[in-house]
Amino acid sequence: MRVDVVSIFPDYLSVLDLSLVGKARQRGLLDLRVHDLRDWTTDRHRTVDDTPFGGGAGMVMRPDVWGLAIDEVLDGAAGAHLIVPTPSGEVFTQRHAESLASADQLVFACGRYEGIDARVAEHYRDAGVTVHELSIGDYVLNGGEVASLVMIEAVARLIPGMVGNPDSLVEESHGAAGLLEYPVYTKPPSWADLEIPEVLLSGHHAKIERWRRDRALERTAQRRPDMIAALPVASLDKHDLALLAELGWVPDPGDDGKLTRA
Ligand code: 6GU
Repeated sequence: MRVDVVSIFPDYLSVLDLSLVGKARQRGLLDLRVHDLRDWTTDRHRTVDDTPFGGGAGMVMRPDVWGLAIDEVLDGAAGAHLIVPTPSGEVFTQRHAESLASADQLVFACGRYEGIDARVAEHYRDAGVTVHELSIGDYVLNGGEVASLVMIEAVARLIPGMVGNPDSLVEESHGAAGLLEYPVYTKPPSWADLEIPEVLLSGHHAKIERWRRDRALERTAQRRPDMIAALPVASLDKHDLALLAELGWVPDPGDDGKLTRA
């Protein structure tokens, strides 16, 4: 996969030399290129922004500079996705990561200030590029760089051959089960007066699996009721439904195939 990141702070992206993403680059699984937006400016001051039409606070990034940059980094032959990180975007989820992991090229356009002139996203959509305006959550950052790092790491670890043991991708939080992950434990068996739950030492695989699913359901109900409300009732067994009933969740009487609070 090819990934291009365009930013006025390319050094911000230097952490991509480290860890899993760095290894993927060394192994040739990821062709990652970071660019300085100012390389596409044409004036003496290397200007990338200007005041907003209609007035108001702050500065807006110029579409002409962005257009030159994106035209040059887009690989015309590839199935390219243009990603514009913005707090006003759709919220980035594991589903986006999974879908982006099979793209030929991702181009991240990192805005600063009040954002990028809205015609940039519109122009590339009109030109047939798949454009995603994405937020990483409900808070405001100073620019798209950190958000791009988050999305690149989430996507890169899904590229085939990236993670040592692909099984570790199966049960993790925000996977297909729609539940948070169960709590995990390792040695020593006794620490700070805290013991390991007995069942995990029993060697009884069916009981361990049931215990883990119960803890995942409890944890999800406690921390992410929105995820419980999104579970298809058809994906739950008798035991799941009994536990969820104790936690105050019952199949919707209108029978929409989902759960609701009792
Ligand atoms: Cl993608 N950009 C900025 N500037 N702030 C954010 C964000 C993105 N996602 C959440 N907050």
